Amino acid sequence: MSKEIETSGGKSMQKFENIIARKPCKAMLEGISTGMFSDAKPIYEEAIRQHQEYVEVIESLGVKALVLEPLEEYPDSCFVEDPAVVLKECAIITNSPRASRNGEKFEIEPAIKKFYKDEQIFRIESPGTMEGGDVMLVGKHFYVGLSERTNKEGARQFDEIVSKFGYTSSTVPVTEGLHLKDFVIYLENNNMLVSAKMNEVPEFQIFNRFVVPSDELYAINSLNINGTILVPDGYPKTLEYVKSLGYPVRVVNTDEFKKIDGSLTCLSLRF
Ligand code: CIR
Repeated sequence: MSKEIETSGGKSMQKFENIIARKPCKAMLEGISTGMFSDAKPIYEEAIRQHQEYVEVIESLGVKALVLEPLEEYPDSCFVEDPAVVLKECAIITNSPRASRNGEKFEIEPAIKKFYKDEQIFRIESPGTMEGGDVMLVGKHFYVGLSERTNKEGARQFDEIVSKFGYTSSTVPVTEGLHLKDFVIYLENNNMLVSAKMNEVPEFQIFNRFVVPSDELYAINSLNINGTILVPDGYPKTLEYVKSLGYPVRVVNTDEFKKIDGSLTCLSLRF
């Protein structure tokens, strides 16, 4: 289970002890893609290699990994961040509006149950929809993206659940593509990576923001694992900026997942 720790800025930072990940399936070639990052099809063998490296890098940072077997029925099932949101106090099973992804919520539940008691597990119910890629935690506050995958009713139910545990939430419209965390990511210590559009969001003005250049948009979705930032391979400007903030960094190649809109945070549940 994760513990709350204090950062120098006084905001609490999550310390992760576990991740859940799922190996990609061969059907990932048919994964949903907006084409926002690439028009190419993933190469399966390369994706398996990259996934293994992703897990190894996180394990090398002192985190235990539960790696689930591939699920051929669900092409996008390696993106385990979407069917659940996990906190130290509870887990929330989400409800994707996409038919090819909705069933993933039943498949993630047994893994969630290894770590959470029944009374700690909550669900977003129809007509509420949500995917975890739209949920970003800053201290004890959640920013929830309203997108094609997460609607107002999903955000309302989510707020009702997390408020039981002392968290607050507010919504942010996602107008550029798939999920909130494709366009804004909280690195902890008051630092954010943002798109030019997210840079204008009034609620984000209190943060130290780096506007990621449009040719490096994919690198916004970097991932803080206990103080080390994983940055996707191939984005030198973002990498230099993250280094200049003083974080240790690890570069991870996620090119095959990028072809179907997947990035670093999507590939794990962290707690
Ligand atoms: C989808 O469109 O659902 C997948 N191809 C990509 C999901 C990426 N997930 C995430 O950003 N949390």
